[in-house]
Amino acid sequence: MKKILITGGAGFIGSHVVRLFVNRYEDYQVYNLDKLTYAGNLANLSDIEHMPNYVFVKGDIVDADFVSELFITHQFDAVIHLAAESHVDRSISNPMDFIYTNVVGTANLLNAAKAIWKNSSADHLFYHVSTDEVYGSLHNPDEFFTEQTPYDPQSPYSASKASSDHLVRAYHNTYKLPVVITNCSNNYGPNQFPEKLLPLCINNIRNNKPLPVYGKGENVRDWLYVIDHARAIDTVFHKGKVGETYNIGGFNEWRNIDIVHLLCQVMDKKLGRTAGESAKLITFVTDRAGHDLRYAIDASKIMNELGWKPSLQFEEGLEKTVDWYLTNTNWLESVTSGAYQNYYAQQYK
Ligand code: NAD
Ligand code: TDX
Repeated sequence: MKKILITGGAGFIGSHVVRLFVNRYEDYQVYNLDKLTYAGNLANLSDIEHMPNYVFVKGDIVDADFVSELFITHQFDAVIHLAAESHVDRSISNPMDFIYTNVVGTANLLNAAKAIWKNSSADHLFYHVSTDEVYGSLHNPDEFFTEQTPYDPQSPYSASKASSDHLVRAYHNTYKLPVVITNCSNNYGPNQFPEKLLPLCINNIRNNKPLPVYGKGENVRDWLYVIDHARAIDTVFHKGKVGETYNIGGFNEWRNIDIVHLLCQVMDKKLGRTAGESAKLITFVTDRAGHDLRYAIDASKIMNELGWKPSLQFEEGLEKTVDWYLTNTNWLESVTSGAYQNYYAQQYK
C-alpha cells in the first residue's frame, strides 16, 4: 500500500484533495498532516474520516524534529504539500507567520523527504502546490502567466510562496529530489474560509452587511472551481513529469466588481430577494496595500500535455458554491464566531 502524506488537508483545497484521493485510491494510505490553524477544520472531512485508508495527524510543519520523526516513522512514498498561510491580507498585517510556515515549513518537509528517500530506488514524489501570485501582476491585457514567466512576487504571501517554490526547485537541482510544482489561480467553492472574497460576500449578503470591494473593484482574477483544482492535482500527481512546473487555471477572468455583482444576482435569486437588493450592499473601501492588478493563467501546458481541463462552467460552479454555503449555515456560523469577529473588525475598520 502506497503511503501518501497530504499537508494542509483540513483546509479549503486540501480537504477536497484528501477526499478525492481517499475515495478514488483504496490502495493508498492517505495521511493528512495539519496544524488546525484558524483555517483548518476537521468538519471539512467528516464524510471520509471513518475510511480505513485515511489517517489524521495533528502537527506543525515548522517543527523540524516533529516532521523528521514523522517521516522516519511512516516512510511516506510521496508528499502533496498544501499546508500554508494563505490569505494575502493577513500576510500584510502579520508576515512572519507566512515566512515560518510557507518557507521554513516547506524546507523542513524537503529535508525530511530527502533524508528518507536518499538511498531508495523506489518511485517517490514531492508535489508542491503553489499559486499564480508568484508571477506578480499583469498590466498588458494580452499577457498571460506561463511556466516561463519570471517570478515577481509583490506581497509577503506571494514572496513566501515564491521562496518555497525556489527551495523545491533547488532540492531537485542539487539533491535530485523528485519534485513537481503547480501554480494555480484563485479557487472558489465549498469549505473556503470566509476571509476570501466570495465566501466573505456570501456571508455578508446573508447578514445584510456591507460588501467591501477594495479600491475601484477593477482588479482582475482568474477563478477555478476547487474540485477542478483537486482533479488537476490528481492528474499531475499521476501523469506529471518530475522536475516540471504546470500552471493551472480556468481561463475565466473577472474584475472584482463584476464577480461581486454576479454573486449578488445569484444570492437575490436564492434568497428570494428582489433583483438588485444585494448589490445595494456593495461598498468601496480602502485598497489593499500593493494590490496586484491582474492575474491570468495560461493553462495550455497541463491541458495539452496531461489532458486536464476544467469540468464546470463558472456560473454553474458559483451556483453550486452559493447552494453549499446556504445549506451549511452551521459550518459558516461556527467559523465566523469568536476569533473571526476580531479579525473582521480589525481588517474592515
Ligand atoms: P487554507 O488557508 O484554507 O488551508 C491551509 C491549511 O494549512 C489549513 O488547514 C491549516 O490548518 C494548515 N496549516 C497552516 N499552517 C500550518 C502549519 N504550520 N503546519 C501544518 N499545517 C498548517 O488554504 P487553501 O486556500 O486551501 O490553500 C492551500 C494551498 O494552495 C496553499 O499552499 C496555497 O498557497 C495554495 N493555493 C491556494 C489558492 C486559493 O485560491 N486558495 C490558489 C492557488 C494556490
Ligand atoms: O474584502 C475583500 N475585498 C476585495 O475587494 C477581499 C477579501 C478581497 N478583495 C479583492 C482582492 C483581490 O483582488 O478580491 C480579490 C480576491 O481576493 P482574495 O479572495 O483575498 O484572493 P487573492 O488575494 O486574489 O488570493 C487568492 O488567490 C491566490 C488566495 O487567497 C491565495 O491563497 C491564492 O494563492
